[in-house]
Amino acid sequence: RPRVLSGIQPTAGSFHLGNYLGAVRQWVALQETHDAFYMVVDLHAITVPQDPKELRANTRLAAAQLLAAGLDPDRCTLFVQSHVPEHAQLGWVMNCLTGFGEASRMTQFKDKAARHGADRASVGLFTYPILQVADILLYQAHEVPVGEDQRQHIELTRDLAERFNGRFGQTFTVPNPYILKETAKIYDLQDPGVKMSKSASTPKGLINLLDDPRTTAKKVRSAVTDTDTVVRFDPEHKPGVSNLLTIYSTLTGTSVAELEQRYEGKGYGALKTDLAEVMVEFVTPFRERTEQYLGDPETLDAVLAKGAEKARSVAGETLARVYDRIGFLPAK
Ligand code: AQP
Repeated sequence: RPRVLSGIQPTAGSFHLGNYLGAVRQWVALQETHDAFYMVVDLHAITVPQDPKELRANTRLAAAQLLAAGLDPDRCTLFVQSHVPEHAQLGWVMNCLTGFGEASRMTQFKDKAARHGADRASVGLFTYPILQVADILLYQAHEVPVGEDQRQHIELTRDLAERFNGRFGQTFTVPNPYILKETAKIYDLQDPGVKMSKSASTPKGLINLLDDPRTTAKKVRSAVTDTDTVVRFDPEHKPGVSNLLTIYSTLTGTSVAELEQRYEGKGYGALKTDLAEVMVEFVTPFRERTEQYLGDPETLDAVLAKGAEKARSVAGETLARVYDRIGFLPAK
């Protein structure tokens, strides 16, 4: 089976709809066809300041949400990044292989640094894409299911894998991004020109999966559309409506064309009311399942321990090969 690897940050507490539709939903599907490794990336989380207690709680919460979304520990390997020290170890090696200028071109860093204030941004935030390179290469992943915002980081991963292979001999699988066109970028409900994001969106434009379902319904009903009334998928001229159609279509498995037909002549109100209901039906059981998993931290921790063990066996093998290739003296 081909292998997939991906991760999600435990920073925000609740996952948002962009995380789910852009990434996690694909993770669930891919565990059926791939040898799948998924992790909660706590090392990435500390690139910006974190409260220790919250970080610990949010790490469990992220794992609980992944299980609630449908990850099955018998079908995939689910673990916490810091439980596998090889990530930091290979991260260092990859740092030494990356040009400063190359790292400086990562647009996500530029965006985030601008948000935090360029001088206050940590060096960790700067090198975080390189840690991500290590995350992926450790598992020899063939594909990396992510949202569009991660495409540049996967490109960097490919470049560094090829560079290492070229310099030291074939060591790493060169991975491909796995980005579904339809859901690659879910947009802010209040500002459909920008991606839905925990740090950039206004509270009304961000759908948190663990919000009270009534709040979620309200956010959908007050989503920004346009002054026209025709329900048509046209991201360029009708970004708000198109975003709603994407969300609706993905959550229900109904094609966009069918939805256009269903809402012909009915206006945006009907579309929003129905989508609000679809959303409530989705988030209500998701919240319940998340609470169930959280209510049994011992089982949750056992799942993560088993995942870490499996992950370490794969990651350790890759790291040992890398250390050998670059000429580190083996420890006796
Ligand atoms: N709006 C989105 N549309 C599609 N995919 C998205 N992803 C994030 N936002 C969207 C994908 O979710 C996965 C996990 O990303 P992350 O760990 O970076 O999660 P996050 O930090 O919560 O994402 P944000 O909200 O985008 O964070 P900030 O605001 O800090 O930048 C990834 O595969 C990502 O592509």
